[in-house]
Amino acid sequence: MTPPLHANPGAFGMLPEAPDYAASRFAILPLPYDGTTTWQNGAARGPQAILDASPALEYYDIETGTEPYREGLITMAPVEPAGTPEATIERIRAAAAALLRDGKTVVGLGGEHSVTIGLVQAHAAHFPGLSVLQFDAHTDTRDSYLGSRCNHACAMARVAELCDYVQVGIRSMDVAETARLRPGRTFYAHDHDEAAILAAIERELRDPLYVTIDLDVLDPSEMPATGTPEPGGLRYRQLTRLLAEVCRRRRVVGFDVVELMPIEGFRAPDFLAARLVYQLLAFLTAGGR
Ligand SMILES: [Mn+2]
Repeated sequence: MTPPLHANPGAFGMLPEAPDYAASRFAILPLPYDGTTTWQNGAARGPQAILDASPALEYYDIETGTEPYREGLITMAPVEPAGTPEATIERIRAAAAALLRDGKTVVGLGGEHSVTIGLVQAHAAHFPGLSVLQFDAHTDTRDSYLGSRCNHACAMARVAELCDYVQVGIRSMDVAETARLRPGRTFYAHDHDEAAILAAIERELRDPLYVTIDLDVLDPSEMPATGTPEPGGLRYRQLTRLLAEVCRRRRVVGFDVVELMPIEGFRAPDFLAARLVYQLLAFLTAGGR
């Protein structure tokens, strides 16, 4: 098990008291990896940028009336990349599995989207019947890409081997991926329909549920700091409204926020990512099912 970071700064949020591992419900797991990124890299700096922005968060969440940090929020040491994508994914799986064994809710901070493979492997082993909800501009369902089955473009192909999933916000894919799509489970940004998405989540996914958020699901006007800022994405509020509903209707047992590629000197996207993490913690704190 990686030792927890005890000192602020460096931990998520500028917490009023030192977090206690045993008493923490939520464990932030930084995953600074971008070994298979194709166009622009820099996502390895994403987790630290989120942690650096997080002390600017308020403890109190207006929408839910909660203070999520009171549930216990601890930041773990980063999982450092290994020599190959496969070895890195295995390290991530092992780190997440250890936290799950200790009863933590794991919050993965990416890093490129392939980190989700290790996180979902750990969650699927710990929670039989796990389903996955993916927010992303990209389908990520190539079977292999550039010689690896653990490439970021294959994240959901690996997830699909373990779990049912629904994907939301899609607006970029290869024609070969169209054959892999399952009807009623892929929702495109160009005809975003909240009611249809929620109906599909009810219909296609079971409890427990894991949520993976590739930040490029958001419109680049609000979230420009990704490797592939696809135009025409979701607004922040569209995303959080869906997440609030999902947390009410399903038992969300873990999540990740990935693909932040920080832009030097421009911290708003880093803060958005930190806020999104804390908003999801608030939805989990407010509870539902
Ligand atoms: Mn993506």
